[in-house]
Amino acid sequence: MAIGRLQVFFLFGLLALLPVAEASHRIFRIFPDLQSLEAVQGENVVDEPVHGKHVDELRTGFHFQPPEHWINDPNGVMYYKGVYHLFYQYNPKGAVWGNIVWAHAVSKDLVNWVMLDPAIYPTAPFDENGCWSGSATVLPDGTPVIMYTGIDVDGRQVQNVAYPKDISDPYLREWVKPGYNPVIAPDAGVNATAFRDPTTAWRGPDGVWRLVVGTKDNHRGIAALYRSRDFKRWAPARRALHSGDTGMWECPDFYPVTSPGGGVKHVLKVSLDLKRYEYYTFGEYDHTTDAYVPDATLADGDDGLRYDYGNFYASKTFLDTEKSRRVLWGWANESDSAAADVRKGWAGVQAIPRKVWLAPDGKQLMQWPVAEIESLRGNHVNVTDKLVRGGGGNYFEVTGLATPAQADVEATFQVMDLDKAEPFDPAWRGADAQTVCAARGADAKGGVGPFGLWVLASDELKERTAVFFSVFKRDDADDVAGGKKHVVLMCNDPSRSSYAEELYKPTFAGFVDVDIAATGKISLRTLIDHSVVESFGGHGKTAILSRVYATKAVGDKARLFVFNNGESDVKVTNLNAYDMGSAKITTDR
Ligand SMILES: *[C@@H]1O[C@H](CO)[C@@H](O)[C@H](O)[C@H]1NC(C)=O
Ligand SMILES: *[C@@H]1O[C@H](CO)[C@@H](O)[C@H](O)[C@H]1NC(C)=O
Ligand SMILES: *[C@H]1O[C@@H](CO)[C@H](O)[C@@H](O)[C@@H]1NC(C)=O
Repeated sequence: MAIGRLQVFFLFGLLALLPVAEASHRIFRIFPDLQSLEAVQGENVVDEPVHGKHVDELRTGFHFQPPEHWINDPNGVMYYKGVYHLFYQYNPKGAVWGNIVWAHAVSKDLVNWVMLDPAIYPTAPFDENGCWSGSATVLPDGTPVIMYTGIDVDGRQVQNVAYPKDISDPYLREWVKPGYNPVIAPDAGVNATAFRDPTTAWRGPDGVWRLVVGTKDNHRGIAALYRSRDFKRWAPARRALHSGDTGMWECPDFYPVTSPGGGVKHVLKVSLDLKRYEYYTFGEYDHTTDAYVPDATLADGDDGLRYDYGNFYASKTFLDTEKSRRVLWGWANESDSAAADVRKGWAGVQAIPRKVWLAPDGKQLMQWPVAEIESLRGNHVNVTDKLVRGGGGNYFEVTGLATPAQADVEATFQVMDLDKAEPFDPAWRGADAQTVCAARGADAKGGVGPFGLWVLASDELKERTAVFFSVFKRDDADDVAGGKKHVVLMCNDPSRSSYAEELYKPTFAGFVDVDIAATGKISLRTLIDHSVVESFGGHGKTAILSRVYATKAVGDKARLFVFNNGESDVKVTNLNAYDMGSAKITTDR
């Protein structure tokens, strides 16, 4: 891996702040054939066009990606001695899933990253067949410990611990696995091939550690609770923390949030292995009985609230003690064929880390990209009080950006005539937003909306990805919507995003729980990053990440528009768009 001048500068800049630990090259010892494989793939990458263009035009500029190969779940995320740690599932040999190790990257700002050697990789009978997802816990004496799922010699999923070799190294480069692993094995009654992804542990007032492992019993997903006094000997609790009739629960996450009414709520998030999306609940957790009771107003199933209604999975939070915030990481896979991934030489990105907190009305979580990402903002253009007339098919271009394929756009839209909202079709009641949006895409002529952004748009507008809102009137407001008279739908419609065939182009959508009648306004922030469109509606109430692979609207050919296909006029009261610089992602070798 060549290291450019800028990268070297950055690396030493980081090292200068911290005691220097010597770089090791273990990866090449574990995978002696790796260097030649990389070379072969590297040659393919240079010349082989994907969807008629080059790989560089699809790689992200500020979303986390290693230089090459497959990635999936974020693991063991934490803040330790001034350094943010991101471990993640990684195939060091190629762009498809396999040979999974814990790759490791460190950062001072959650934006720029230095890639270190893999931290955890198969070495022992308890993880010989794989080192899968897990979490970090910082013990009261400051020692971080990782618990991860090992696939053992018998193919069982077991939970193992690993400790840093040198806790004075803020980079935590080397990890030691005690010989007493596994610390949690699947007992009788536990399905040994569906038992994985331990959470960060928490300690009760009785001094006992608790953590949760994802599992299932037939179709029942389970957050299995385990307890330990010494982090070494773990025993199953009498009852699971929670369960649901939604198939295998992967990557559970359980953490406290401050309740706006005072006190604390606990959030339980699970990743649904069958549906390939996540949902969460929050509610009361009793530290003495270990009973978790979600708030009764929340759906507790695959129709529950989601962090993200798009491409976002296997997420995990950590407490950032430096900035007193909870930060969420999540993985977005490709929407491409495996063959295209191999040609590209890489697959998977991490979503922008998001601050997460409970909404002031206590009804849902809020999310917002960490403020550090704004350090990449460059040239800025703005639009104020610009009307996009109703009647359908009206739009204008936001000009002046140097890099509309790599941009951060914040907009506030004002609906001028809410009375034009169409009734919310009774047939849609109880349906999820995605179904409604798939039926009423960006090109439908509506009453209020569809209006919003066309991003990654080509010259002729033949390629374009729509991120938009549609507003409907509801006549059952008194019963179901807390008195709100309108339904606000946020959608991401990639159906025209690419000329390329064989792409997976699902419409993603979520409802935005705002009372639009109060102000007539709705806000949207969209991070555009070549093949990622990551959007936040209603100041962080609804998030949707989508992967798109334009063939013409790439690089400096991509354009940005505001459109309105509804009957009502819509005013862009304020739109700020920024060119985004690229994160420095460098390799310490
Ligand atoms: C255990 O889980 C695996 C993987 O999902 C499944 O194929 C198998 O049927 C399960 N076994 C039992 C006994 O439920
Ligand atoms: C918007 O741009 C104009 C110049 O075009 C500038 O005068 C104004 O300060 C900008 N507004 C904001 C909020 O940045
Ligand atoms: C991401 O890829 C698409 C297209 O292959 C699949 O349909 C999704 O299930 C997959 N998502 C996850 C979380 O694996």
